[in-house]
Amino acid sequence: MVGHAFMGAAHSQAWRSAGRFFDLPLNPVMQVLGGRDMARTAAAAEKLGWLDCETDWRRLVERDDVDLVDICTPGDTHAEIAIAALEAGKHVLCEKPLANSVAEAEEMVRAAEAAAAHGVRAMVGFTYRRVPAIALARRMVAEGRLGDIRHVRAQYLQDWIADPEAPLSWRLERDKAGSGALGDIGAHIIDLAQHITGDHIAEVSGQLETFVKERPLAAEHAGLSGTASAERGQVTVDDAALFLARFRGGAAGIFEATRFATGRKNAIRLELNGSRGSLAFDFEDMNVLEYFDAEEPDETAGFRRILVTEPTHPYVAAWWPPGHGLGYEHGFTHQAVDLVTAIAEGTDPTPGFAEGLQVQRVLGAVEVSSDTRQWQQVPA
Ligand code: 4PW
Repeated sequence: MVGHAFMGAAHSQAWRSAGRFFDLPLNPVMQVLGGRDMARTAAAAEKLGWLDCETDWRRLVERDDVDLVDICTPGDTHAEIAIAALEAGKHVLCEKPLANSVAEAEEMVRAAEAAAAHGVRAMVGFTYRRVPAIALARRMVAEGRLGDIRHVRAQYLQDWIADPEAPLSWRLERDKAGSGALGDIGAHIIDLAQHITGDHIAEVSGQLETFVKERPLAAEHAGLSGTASAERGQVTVDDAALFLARFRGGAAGIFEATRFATGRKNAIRLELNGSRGSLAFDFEDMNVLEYFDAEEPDETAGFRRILVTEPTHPYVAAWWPPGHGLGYEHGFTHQAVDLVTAIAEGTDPTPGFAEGLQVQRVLGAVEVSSDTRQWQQVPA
């Protein structure tokens, strides 16, 4: 694994727990952790459970004792590391968004296609797909329980930079993150909306806003928080991204991604309205999926809360008895399980790099649309 901050810790937890709760066809060994600074990387390896460390990712991807490279670095290094790993014949799991631009994502897809010819697999980490309630929502839509989808309402609301003095994280720097709320969290709701509906966004009308243009530089980073230094720097990404969308299948979508929604910490909210019913989800109550069956008699019809903790629900049987609930980290474990299973079975894991590229094209279209104040088509 390359990177050992917030995502590195989440992925490490997944690699540690996957084989302990699921019967895996292969046994992942947490062989080597990559980071820039030896002392910090060694301390992280010790804490997170990795056997060895490297300070040069190029050495890491070439090691004979590495079969899979898990990329948990900021977006500006995804393409370089992923392409080198694929060319070295290693399977790749890459954090989202796949890249910092459509052009980089296209190169990554080309490398993944070339590697696939040799049985090498590539996956992008849209982890929230593997929250049981989300996986159940997709299953219900595929079963036709919602009928024709008319509305897709998707929000990703956080507030960790609402304070104008919150330090300038790498997530606020365009050269490192590619974009702001748009790519960091908007990418998730784009992926989720398309994954659940099984449809693709055809065109968008976007609005990007940067409310706070200058912030203290970070003295030290710690996940989404950090300490401020005396120096200040420019915010070069969007603080909030909003857009309207037309889906190819005819549904109308409205998307909002912001880190300025005071009081909302990790509210991924999705609501789908179809001709036969509706579904609603909020990650802040992640074990629940709300369902409205429009075919029930009016007298007793109403949204009901499905507690998604039954063994018949996706992924749940491996964990706790009904009602005992899962958390943020379980999506990462499910991702590791699905990737290892695909590798063992010789199938392509989902989402693959081509799906990561398609999300990247939506992100790119929203940026162009916001700049030009015109609707923008998303290339198929
Ligand atoms: O889910 C989000 C991520 O994709 C997390 O809340 C933070 O923002 C970390 O990276 C992104």
